[in-house]
Amino acid sequence: MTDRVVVAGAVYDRGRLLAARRSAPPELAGRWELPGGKLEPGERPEQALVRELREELGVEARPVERIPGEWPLMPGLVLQVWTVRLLSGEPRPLEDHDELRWLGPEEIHTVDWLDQDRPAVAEAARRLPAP
Ligand code: 523
Repeated sequence: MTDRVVVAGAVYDRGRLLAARRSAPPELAGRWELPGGKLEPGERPEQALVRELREELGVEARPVERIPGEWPLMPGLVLQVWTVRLLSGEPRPLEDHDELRWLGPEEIHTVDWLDQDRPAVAEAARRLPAP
């Protein structure tokens, strides 16, 4: 069986990376993630990411580049990550999150990232564009 894909975005704006604190489920609540979600049937990953960022944060965004790699979540679920440029809107925690934070290069490790997001966050931090 092929794994189901969860897409997440390393959203950049003015040299900072967006971190989102999960409000659910209880075992993940309070931990920080790169925002995103599961692909719906027939969706391509980039489409799913644009949809998820619109639903969860109320922004329009453009996937730029896939961060190489794929990280296992629970059995049957893998995480893929894209760098994302914010096109319009100021992110707000509309769904699934109770706090958002923009992190500069020195602040990336100041939040408690989900374990499974950490390798992608490290790659995202290396690619952080200049302000
Ligand atoms: N992760 C994860 N990291 C990460 C995301 C976006 C998701 O580890 N950056 C995990 C958390 C969940 C699973 O992937 O176990 C699905 O993510 P979720 O709940 O954000 O996906 P949705 O929004 O598509 O979920 P439904 O509410 O079930 O549709």
